[in-house]
Amino acid sequence: MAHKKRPDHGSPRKSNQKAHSVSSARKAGPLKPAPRTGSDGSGSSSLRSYNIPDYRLEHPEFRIIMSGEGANLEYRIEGDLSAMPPPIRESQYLSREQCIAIYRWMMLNRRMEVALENLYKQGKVVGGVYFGLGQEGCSCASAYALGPDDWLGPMIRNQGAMLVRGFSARDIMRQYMAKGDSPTWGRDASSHFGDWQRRNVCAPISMLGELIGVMAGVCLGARLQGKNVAALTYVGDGGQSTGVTYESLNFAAVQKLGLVLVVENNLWGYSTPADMQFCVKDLAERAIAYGIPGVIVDGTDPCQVYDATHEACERARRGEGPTLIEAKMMRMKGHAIHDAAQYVPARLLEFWRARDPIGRFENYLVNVKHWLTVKDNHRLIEDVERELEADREAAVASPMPDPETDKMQQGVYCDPSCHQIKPKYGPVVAKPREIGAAKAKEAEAAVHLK
Ligand SMILES: Cc1ncc(C[n+]2csc(CCOP(=O)(O)OP(=O)(O)O)c2C)c(N)n1
Ligand SMILES: [Mg+2]
Repeated sequence: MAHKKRPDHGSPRKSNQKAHSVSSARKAGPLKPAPRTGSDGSGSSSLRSYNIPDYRLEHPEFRIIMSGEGANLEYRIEGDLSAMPPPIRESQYLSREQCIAIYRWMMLNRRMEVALENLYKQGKVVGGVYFGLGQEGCSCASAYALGPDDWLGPMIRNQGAMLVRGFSARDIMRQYMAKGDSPTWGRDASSHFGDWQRRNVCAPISMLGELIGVMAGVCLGARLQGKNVAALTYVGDGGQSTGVTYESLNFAAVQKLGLVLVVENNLWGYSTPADMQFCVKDLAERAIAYGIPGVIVDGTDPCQVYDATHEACERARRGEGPTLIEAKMMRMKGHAIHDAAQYVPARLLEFWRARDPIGRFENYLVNVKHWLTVKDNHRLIEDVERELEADREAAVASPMPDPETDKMQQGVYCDPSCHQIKPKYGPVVAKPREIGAAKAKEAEAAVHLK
């Protein structure tokens, strides 16, 4: 990448600097900009432009248009989809070993989801199955950037991130089958589980955007204990439109909390194309409104995803506040296993199939960098398959929850006897503000509305 230290993306740039296509001039209405009357008396224009770095090596220009009505309703593509896929962009930070490790996580992620699909078809899964097909590079490389004290808040497409953070495929399969020894002991299904005690993972929240506030809260809690941590979470191109996304990210921005928000722009929210969901060209532009850095990456390129997340995490740990990373990619399957996604134009799938993150990364490691021989690559894949098969067998053999013993150990609601809640990083160092007795009474009166 072209830079080591990022500029202050969120702040206005001088007009002679080259900027991404974001400018208040772009949608200029009849209003004429007023001349600037600042103390420098320069009278320079009040038009401002902002910097949103875009690390992609290609910039596909197409739109998804809805046409027809009723039974004839369909989505069409307008634009050029004929370009060859771009190469992988060299990472500024990742070593050979780290690239191979991420590649292995991606392979495990993909093959585990194939195994889950088969378990579903065998009638062994309780509920649905969600897939991250085509998004493995984003999930795995972003989670790989977290340090031991950082936190992860995955969503349904981030099973790869959960693997990287220390859950096994066995845990995930047991959970999907609601087994008694699954991470939630059969209380919940799909990828709805976390581990705040050992792995610093908050469970996904179905209500889109809600996890962002929780992760901001994690950062605030850590800060009260004297530590700045990075808390990585995700929201989709659909979910980012929710009100709570704005509230939570704005709160994190104002408090300079170490939130790292990856907006997974996979072009679809259920059957709604991104072009019918928002009007901005790039979702990273939204960062400008929060006053925080925003960056665009190719979500199918693990090196770009890692570098952007790594820099955002470093910023977070320095106490400099949140970052918004837009990862552009494509949801290569339906919303979940029940959705055949017939509404997705075939040309679009073809275009993104050629940009498959695993195929391209494999080619990069084997043929471009020569970091993996063909033989080593086969060995790695066989090893992943072996691990998965052992995990699948163990998960299938696991017992279902036993209702009788379950009555003794409900494990649904927390009570003082089940575990001790204590600060993770040390005693709370932030002191409550000193206020006199009279003021305290006043404040109380204001809080308890009378
Ligand atoms: C607040 C809220 N509204 C609606 C839903 C129902 N819902 C679940 S997933 C989904 C689509 C999400 O699309 P997107 O955010 O783009 O994520 P993707 O599934 O593409 O990863 C919707 C509408 C929900 N869970 N929460
Ligand atoms: Mg989406």
